[in-house]
Amino acid sequence: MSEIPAIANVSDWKPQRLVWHPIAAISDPDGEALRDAVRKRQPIIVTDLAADWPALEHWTPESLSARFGDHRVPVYDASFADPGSGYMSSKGSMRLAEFLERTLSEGQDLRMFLYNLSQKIPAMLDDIRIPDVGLRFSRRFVFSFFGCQGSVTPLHFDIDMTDVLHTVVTGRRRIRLFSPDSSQALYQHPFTVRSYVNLSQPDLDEFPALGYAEAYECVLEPGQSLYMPSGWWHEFYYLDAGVGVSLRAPSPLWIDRLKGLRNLLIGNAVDRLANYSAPRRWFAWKTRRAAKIAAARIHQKSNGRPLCAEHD
Ligand SMILES: O=C(O)CCC(=O)C(=O)O
Repeated sequence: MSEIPAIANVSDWKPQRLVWHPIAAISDPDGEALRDAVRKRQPIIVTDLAADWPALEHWTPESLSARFGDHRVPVYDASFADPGSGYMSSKGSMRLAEFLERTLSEGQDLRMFLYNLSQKIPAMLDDIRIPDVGLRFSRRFVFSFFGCQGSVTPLHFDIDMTDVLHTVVTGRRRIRLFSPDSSQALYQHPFTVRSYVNLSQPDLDEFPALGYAEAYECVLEPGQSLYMPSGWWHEFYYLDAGVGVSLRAPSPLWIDRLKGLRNLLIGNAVDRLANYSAPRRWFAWKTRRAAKIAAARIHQKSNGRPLCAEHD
């Protein structure tokens, strides 16, 4: 692997803070603006695309427990975000009714992540609608996400590089998004789709490139949908306990489909193997490598070539 030059002094030009930009939120019941955003590869919030979803009324913890409470579901806790061998591994399983009681009512830090409704509880699909917005949403992969107040789905992008339409059914979420161009500025760990920078207290001394990330932040209310084009980084913070649903569609960009395959077949395989064999050393290597790559991008920036798209 080629060596990437480090730079000694970045203090003259480094940004002083991470700048958060808003995401446009629009009423778009017929999906016309969303079609346009898909063409332009821009994230957008649609406030009323899901207005006719029965889920908005039906998916209370009581009703879900009564209808589907006996299903056994895998659960995750905060260690999901830890580096190393625990990554993506569930903490066990329990009845959905027990999970809902503990998580949504009592506030215990447990989550359901990437829970495939199509395969596990297809009857729940009767409560949602798949919109016609120029994307081929999969009916076989409709994922649900449940969390207690304060839980976090850590910063990542989706490994298969699909386009995602996420609708919040109950509770509010604060969502932070970054463009795919920001991967180096986010110190992406090689062979993974993860970044470990702390977005709540960004440390621009330790992670100077972070100041160049193209950062967006929004709050999604129940009934609102966020469109995330393929490769966009996202972190979800649960302002309230609740559930959301993600519809996924192949990216219209062939290059992203190929990248998705590469991530799944090569990146993921290498990362799993190395995590299994030497988790700590592997994590330390990825951290060092991410820092070197970020430093090289900063170096480019300081030579007058922008790290990512500039804002008005
Ligand atoms: O809702 C969440 O907790 C995370 C959603 C997500 O990561 C996704 O839809 O790709």
